[in-house]
Amino acid sequence: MNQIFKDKQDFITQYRAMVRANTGKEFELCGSHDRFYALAELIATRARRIASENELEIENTGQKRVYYFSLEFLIGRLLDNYLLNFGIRDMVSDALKEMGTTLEELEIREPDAALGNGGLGRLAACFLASAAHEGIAFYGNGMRYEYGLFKQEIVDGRQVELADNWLKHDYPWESRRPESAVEVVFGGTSVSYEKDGRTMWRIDGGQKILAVPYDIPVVAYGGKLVNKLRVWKAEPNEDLFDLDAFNRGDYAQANAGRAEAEAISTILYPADAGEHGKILRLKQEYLFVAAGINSILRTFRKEHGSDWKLLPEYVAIHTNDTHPAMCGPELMRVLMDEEGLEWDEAWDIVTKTVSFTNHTVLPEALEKWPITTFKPLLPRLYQIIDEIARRFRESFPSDNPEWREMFQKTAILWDGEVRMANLSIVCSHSVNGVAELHTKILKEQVFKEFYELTPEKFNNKTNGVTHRRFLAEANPSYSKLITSKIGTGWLDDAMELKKLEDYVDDEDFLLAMAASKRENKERLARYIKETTGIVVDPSSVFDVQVKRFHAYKRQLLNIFKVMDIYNRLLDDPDFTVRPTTFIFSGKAAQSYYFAKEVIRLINSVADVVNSDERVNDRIKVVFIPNFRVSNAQLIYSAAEISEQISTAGQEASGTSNMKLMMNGAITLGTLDGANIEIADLAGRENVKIFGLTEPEVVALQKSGHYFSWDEYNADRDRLGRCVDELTDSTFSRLSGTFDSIRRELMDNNDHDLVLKDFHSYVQAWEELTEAYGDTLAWNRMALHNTANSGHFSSDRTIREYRDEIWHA
Ligand code: 4GP
Repeated sequence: MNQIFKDKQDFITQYRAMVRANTGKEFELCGSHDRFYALAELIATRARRIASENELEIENTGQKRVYYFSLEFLIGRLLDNYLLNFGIRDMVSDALKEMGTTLEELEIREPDAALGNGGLGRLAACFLASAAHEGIAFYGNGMRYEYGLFKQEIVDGRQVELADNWLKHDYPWESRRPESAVEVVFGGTSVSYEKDGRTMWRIDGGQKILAVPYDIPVVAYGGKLVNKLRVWKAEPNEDLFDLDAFNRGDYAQANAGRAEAEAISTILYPADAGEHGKILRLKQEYLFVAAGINSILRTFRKEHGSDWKLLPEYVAIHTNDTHPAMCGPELMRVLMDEEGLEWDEAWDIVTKTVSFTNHTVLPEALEKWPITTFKPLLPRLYQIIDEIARRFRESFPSDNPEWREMFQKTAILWDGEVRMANLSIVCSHSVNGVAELHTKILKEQVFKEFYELTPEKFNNKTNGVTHRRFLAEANPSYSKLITSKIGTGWLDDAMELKKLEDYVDDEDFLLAMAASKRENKERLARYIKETTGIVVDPSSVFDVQVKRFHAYKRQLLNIFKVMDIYNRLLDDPDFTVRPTTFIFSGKAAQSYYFAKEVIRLINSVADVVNSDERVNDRIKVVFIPNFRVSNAQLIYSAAEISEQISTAGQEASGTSNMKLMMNGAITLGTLDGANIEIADLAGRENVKIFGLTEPEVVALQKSGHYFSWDEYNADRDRLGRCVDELTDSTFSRLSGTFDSIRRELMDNNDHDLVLKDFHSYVQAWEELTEAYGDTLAWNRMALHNTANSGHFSSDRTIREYRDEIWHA
């Protein structure tokens, strides 16, 4: 451990001094707000010092640097995590108690930085933590959005979106670096000129925006290494201020240029795996790419001069999904237009440096930009992309009988659009999916033609999550129990969790697990009471589905199960269920009507079920508003059933399945995404699998023989009744009926096969909750899950990226 304070007394002295310096007041006279900011500042100062020492060392040793370009880094709160990583969490917690406050009281003052939508953004945050742990010189490159992902409130059952002004009170971890700002040009004209007998290109005119970096330290577990997340803010250049207009008194006009520039980093688009058609989004993508590439090359030049062919030896650029797809073309532009390299030289460097991860198979999420938008905004980049596309076409094996199909599928420019996924693949030396099944689908379906052309590019990197945040930090009681048996080694190396298998027959240990779970459930029950007013019974089963709302994730299937159980409890005197609390949480993209209707349905069912005294001693339904990293930690640790019920083939990987597995929840899932690997590792007897498999889904959809009315008619009593209840008065009290959901199921033939999987799902749930009756057996299953979750630590994932893609 890195000793950043000699002892508790030293910490208290320095902390008091920091409070005084920040506020001019004594600690006792400050509120928790000031106390939190001073504490964060104290820790951040130490972190920054270590970061600059690391920088020097990287420079001196010539270590390869990995730059991870991601439009999203869903980092959440950092204080608790940094205290844990510096090994001073208990000491600080004690000290604060002595000083008359608590860590919990200060922690909640930290803004929960929501610079991401969901899976992809949280994965990037886990990678920051794990790369630091693995000693990689790893730099996140992203955007500093003024507003994070919207805050969700529930009004009459409906999702309402509010702006998340997370920077209202400043952000204690960041430091602004104006000296490293980069000028980024939009628009203008691409013009050629002759230099030393060669045709060169430059951009004349255009709008010049300043990208200003803010650095956030990323502390490795053990505290010895601190990496950096660099996020960019768009600002106007001085000349965007219209002094004439100002002097005329036209302040709006005077500031118009400013406002337009700043708009670029104002908001994170709230669409997960969805459409992003806005020109502002394209500006965001170019801004963080251009600024990031510029700062990478500046560092390289400082250390290695202009020997650009060495770039791939010292630099890896990873593009997280297609949002940073312009990395390749932008690097080409700078190498050719500014550094004077020839096309072939530059192209060789680019393709050895850039790599790409795909995170979704949903066709609507594969970004495409109309050429009519792209070309005027980025004229020189468009020229380069056009040339990349032309050369790629020329390299085509035209003897291939299927070449027309191939030609069309792999085209970068097609049908008036720039296809960012194809561009990413062509510019990269590595393309990976995020779970075994997902990578297989990429190879055989989504990017089949590319796989045939360049099979060597394709590889799998199954996702992971940081177990230090999602187990150690989120679940203190369970962590203590684990450490009491196997020591603290698992914090460093999650594979050590495997040692827990020695305790599967240790009754005391299994009972202690149950007690720890109970404690977490009580903690969550208190949170639920505070945030929703609903009282839940901590001795009921906590059945949890928390993630973004999307049709393919099938929260609808889950709530259909609840509706069915409710109906049967009312009608069938012989029907019994184990008392269960059904917990949902998650946001729907603002413009995604269907997903928002499913949220409203869940809240409407909750409203009816929770107030019906005939059943509410056995079932309760809770929708926890505003799902985010901080409340997720409370939920994962209290969960007993982990609902992972996507239509097989649709969920690229999933990561809540991993977080829940670590915390001892039993997966109730389809054979989709990483569920398959979870089931293999935990053992099929320690998870509950149901539903169609991916090949079955594909075959059924191809056959054209699926008719949702058949499912409805085959079981009018239970399934048909649930469908009918969407449009009768059963659940409409809160804010009306659910006609559009019914239309999706019946008129649109149930694209996500909710009705098809309904019976096997409900049956699997019944069998699983039946098993809950045997406390020892249940906790044994839970223990097998935790013990085998080490593979899903992002430390392992990052090592695979390092060894097989980045070679860092
Ligand atoms: C998500 C995928 O939906 C999820 O399965 C995966 O675990 C996660 O990425 C991380 O790889 N996709 C997105 C997105 O968040 O915006 O495409």
